[in-house]
Amino acid sequence: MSKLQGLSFGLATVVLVVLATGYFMRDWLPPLKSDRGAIDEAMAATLVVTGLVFIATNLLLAFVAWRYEDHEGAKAAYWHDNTRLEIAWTAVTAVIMFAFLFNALKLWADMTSEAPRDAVVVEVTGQQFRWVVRYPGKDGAFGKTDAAKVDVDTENYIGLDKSDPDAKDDVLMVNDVYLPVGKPAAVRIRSTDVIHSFFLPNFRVKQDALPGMTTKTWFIPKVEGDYEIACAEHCGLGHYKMKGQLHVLSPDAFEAKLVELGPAAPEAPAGSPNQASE
Ligand SMILES: [Cu+2]
Repeated sequence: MSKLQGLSFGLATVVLVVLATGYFMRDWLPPLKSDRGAIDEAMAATLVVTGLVFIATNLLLAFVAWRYEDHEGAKAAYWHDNTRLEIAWTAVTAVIMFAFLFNALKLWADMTSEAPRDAVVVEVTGQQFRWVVRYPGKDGAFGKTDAAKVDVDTENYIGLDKSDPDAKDDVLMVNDVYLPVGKPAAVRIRSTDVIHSFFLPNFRVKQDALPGMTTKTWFIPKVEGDYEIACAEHCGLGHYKMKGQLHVLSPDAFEAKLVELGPAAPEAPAGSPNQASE
């Protein structure tokens, strides 16, 4: 390879990568609609730092290819390790990685911290292949669920124990989540079968739904509108259609919506006298 070829090859790589990155970054994230801007900042910082290192490394590579090109009578230089150099690049890399790590741990701690007291609580249960959404109703308490009571035919997707008094006013729906704008939303995430992942791209919310445990996260929706809910964990053949909608409403519209959707159809409590039938 000639000197010029080596140099042009290195430079072309850098230019192509920078152009392609700029092109894909125009809309690589859907518009942010929550209070989680710090996640976007962390991603941008990571991209800028790793991007600069990438560009510097390639420019150095191009320079070395150009400067030390083979020629008549050239002798290859050879040396074995360089302790100072190795310590230096390990330490510098470690410092940068730790900065990212501590920032990420702080973000994670915020997202998984206890939700504010005035948060609207909603439960989302992943199930092949739907999101079952539940609000606790006026009593603020979710009714008990029991895996043995799960019955898709009667649409008791989460196995709600209808004899539990707390279950009486639970509001249930499938694939639609309603939240008031500007108020913290605390989400309880569960699964009845395999691992799913509750993903709200516009809100920078992505949390696995694990069978046998309840995971929690909270955020504040900032802009009214309808947004996509996706499943971000390949959970089976119907994964692609495991889609829902998050509707962010004004606080008044939200209250009205919950009343409209009403509690789950009540069932006669166990032991109560049978209704007369003719
Ligand atoms: Cu899924």
